[in-house]
Amino acid sequence: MSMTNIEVIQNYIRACDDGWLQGWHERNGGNLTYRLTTKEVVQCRPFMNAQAGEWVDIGVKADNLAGEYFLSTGSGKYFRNVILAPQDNICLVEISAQGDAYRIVWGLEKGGRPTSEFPTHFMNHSVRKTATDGAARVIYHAHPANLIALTYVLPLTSRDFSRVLWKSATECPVVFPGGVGVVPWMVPGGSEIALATCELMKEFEAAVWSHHGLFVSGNDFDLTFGLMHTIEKAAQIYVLAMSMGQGIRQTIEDDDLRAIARDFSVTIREEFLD
Ligand code: 2HA
Ligand code: ZN
Repeated sequence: MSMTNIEVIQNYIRACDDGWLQGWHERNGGNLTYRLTTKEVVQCRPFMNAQAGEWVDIGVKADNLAGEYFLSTGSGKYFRNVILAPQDNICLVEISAQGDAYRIVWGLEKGGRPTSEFPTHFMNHSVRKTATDGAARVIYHAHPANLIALTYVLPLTSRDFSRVLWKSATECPVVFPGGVGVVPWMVPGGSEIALATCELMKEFEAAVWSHHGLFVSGNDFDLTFGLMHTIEKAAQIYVLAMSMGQGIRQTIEDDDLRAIARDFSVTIREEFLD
């Protein structure tokens, strides 16, 4: 028995590999973090390092994440390599009692630190934990090509993106009735993109990073990965339809979206409908 046999670690590794297999993680692109349950921390504890790493200042503070444990991909590490050598490419970190620092308690055995987007993930975990009464545990960032392509041709507004994606596949208004937020182009890894994303994640489960990728949150790996997958597939359908050159001849109308929402008992963001 070792850390990598534990179910939650296995599920985390699978999520990374599934993203790689989708083609969303060229080179070191993307990052995944997961907030462990108390039970999972107990399961992992026997396999944590005898000597924890040094405390490292996160640069931001979240009172509601004090003492929590997170799995994170490593900065500069490749999703491709997670399944081959998880102990060298991911880590488990403990958050300080002040909610402002982390220390590595397992993983990244050849050195390294959590993802460059860790402060962004951390702040967004804090926002989503509050927004969902503690249910949200996963934050996932990937570089899905069709969605990124749309950021070159659609107006960069949450309304425009939500409408195009909802109308590109009938499941979309059911899977993300709240729509998607859109962040303008910003330097990745910095506090500006972290704050802009946090503002959107108070209301949305997904934020498009213009000319960069997609940032999503969910309660478990299936839901979070499924959200990324559904949004990217909708973007792909729109790209395919537009690529046929004649434009959109017929689509799902606004009242059709309302009908789906009614029958599936979800609340669609009415302000985005005509
Ligand atoms: O981790 O995707 O946004 C590499 C990135 C940064
Ligand atoms: Zn990225």
